[in-house]
Amino acid sequence: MASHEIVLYDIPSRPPCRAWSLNTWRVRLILNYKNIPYRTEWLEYPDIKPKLSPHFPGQQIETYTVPTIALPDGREHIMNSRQIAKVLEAKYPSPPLLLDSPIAKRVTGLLIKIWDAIEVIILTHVHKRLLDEVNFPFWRETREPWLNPDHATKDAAGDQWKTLDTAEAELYANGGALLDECWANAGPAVDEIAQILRESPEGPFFCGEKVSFSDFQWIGFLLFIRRIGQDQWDKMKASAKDFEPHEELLRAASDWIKRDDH
Ligand SMILES: N[C@@H](CCC(=O)N[C@@H](CS)C(=O)NCC(=O)O)C(=O)O
Repeated sequence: MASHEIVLYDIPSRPPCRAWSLNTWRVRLILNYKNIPYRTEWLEYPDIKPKLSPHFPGQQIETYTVPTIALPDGREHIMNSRQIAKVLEAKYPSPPLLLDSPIAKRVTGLLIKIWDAIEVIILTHVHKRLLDEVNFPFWRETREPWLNPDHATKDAAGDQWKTLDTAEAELYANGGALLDECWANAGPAVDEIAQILRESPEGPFFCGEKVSFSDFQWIGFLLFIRRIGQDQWDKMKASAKDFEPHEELLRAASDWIKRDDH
């Protein structure tokens, strides 16, 4: 049946189901900001490929990912948050979203730095705290290689194979020394992002009063860490010298953050 709504494919959390993924938040924030009619279709990780692959016939896609959206005609599907942002901006230009800005590359680079510093925290906490158990085998199978040098396979790594459980135990050994070290390594990049926010005195966003895709990238990340747990949110705050610009950004975006469960 034809619908006037966009479908946003997102990954559910365990009950009560609310959005959590930094990647899907980027698109959800755009939809909320532009007040575009949409509904959410929740897909557990193992269901992403079977559900989405029929909609991308003939395309060589290594990993099917969300966010993906279906446009209101139901025929056209778009994957990847940046690509989705471009299409939404073209079809729903008001209110405007700045797709590229002078600071965009800097913000993306800093986000990658932060991700790299705390990747082991993310990999060991997402399934334990956010995902339904139905995802656990998928998460282990796809994420354990990320913990191993060169994303080695289990067979290639042999005795050296590191599991999620071992990595988690290492993080929390000695009073959580390694976990604190990861956050300490992330801190300078978190502060650099704060500095970019402070460079635009006329507004809470990266580009002053103008809302850009970079804002939604960063807000998505902040919401993701806060959702993993108060303990990690506090550690992130403690890792930074200047957290106020991030809090101010979240306050400025509060209307677009509210809708997170449908
Ligand atoms: N660059 C992509 C990244 C999307 C992405 O990695 N999404 C994850 C969920 S947070 C995913 O769907 N992973 C599927 C998998 O690992 O099989 C975007 O921004 O859309």
